[in-house]
Amino acid sequence: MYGDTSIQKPMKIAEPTSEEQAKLEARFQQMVDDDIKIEPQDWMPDAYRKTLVRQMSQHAHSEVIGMQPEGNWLTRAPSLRRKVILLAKIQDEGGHGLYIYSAAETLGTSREDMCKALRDGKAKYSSIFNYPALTWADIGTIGWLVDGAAITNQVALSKGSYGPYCRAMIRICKEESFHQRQGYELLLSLSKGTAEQKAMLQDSVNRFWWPSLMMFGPNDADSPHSAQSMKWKIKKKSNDQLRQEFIDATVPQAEFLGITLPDPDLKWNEERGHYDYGEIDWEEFAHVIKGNGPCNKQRAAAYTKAHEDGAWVREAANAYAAKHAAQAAE
Ligand code: FAQ
Repeated sequence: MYGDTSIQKPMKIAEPTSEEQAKLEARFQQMVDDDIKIEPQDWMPDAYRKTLVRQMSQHAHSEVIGMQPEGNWLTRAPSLRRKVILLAKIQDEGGHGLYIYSAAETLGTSREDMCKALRDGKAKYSSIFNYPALTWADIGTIGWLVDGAAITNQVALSKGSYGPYCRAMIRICKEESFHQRQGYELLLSLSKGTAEQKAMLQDSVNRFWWPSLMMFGPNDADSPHSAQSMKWKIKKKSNDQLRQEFIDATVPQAEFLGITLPDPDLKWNEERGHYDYGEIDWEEFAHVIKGNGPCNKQRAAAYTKAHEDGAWVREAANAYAAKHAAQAAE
């Protein structure tokens, strides 16, 4: 029925013996090692399925909650051109959420269950969206740094082991690339503007730099899921590897904008061939993911209100689908 997002659960079959289980697991791991994509109908360990549902639902929720900080600026965009670009970007983010929910549904969970977990505060979304977009420059910075960090991660995810997730990532990365460029282009305009515009740009980057680095998650040594997810190729690169890649790509872009990054320890290390950088404030990260960041409560309240306000649409869609089903059955 339209609007009824419940889906068929995987068929229950007799439990394999421990010997059969070991064989299934070995065959599964061999497929992963050989870079053969795992598809929904393939046998997979329960923990693999569970890890994917956790990560993919968190990812989809991030896309959806991520519309809020930017949506806040739609009515205040400084020109029609900027408004149209921002509107298109926000719509893309909503679409990304939907592709990823659909990909996650192939694992036997329903979008309704995943969204309910978010409303109930049981599911996470990216820490970054608990920071406010205070100025127009933040819209450019979100595109440049937040989408930039997201792409760095997602390009690696697109080469992972689970077919539906990887395929969703390919399209999403193309769109995120447009988002990153529109953000950078916005900041480039500010960088050539008045003293106030330049100051607004610098202030925005000062506020978003560290939270953007936190998007990659805890250091590898403190990341409970990394080792197993890397073995299963759900993650192709570790949190620290991706963070370093992002920093190395971003520092020259900051230099081109004529701004500084708020890290006195940030400097090129000739020997490593990478930028060294300072210690992330992991206490702040923990505080934000526990629900105590600057905007956690506001984001959750807006999400729940949108769900409640949309009840009549779901009811109408279901009534419409029921009417058509009844007509078809006549
Ligand atoms: N925020 O062991 P790990 C976007 C949690 S999309 C909140 O390292 P894992 C587009 C983690 O869930 C951005 N929680 O975990 C856009 C786990 O908690 P749990 C979103 C975080 O999964 C742009 C615990 O910490 N992208 O921005 C964060 O192996 C602009 C331990 O961590 C994705 O979600 C965090 N930053 O690695 C939209 C990509 N980091 O579940 C609008 C997919 C860690 O045990 C505007 N996800 N945690 O309770 C991933 O790649 C991975 O899940 C990581 C974390 C890398 C985020």
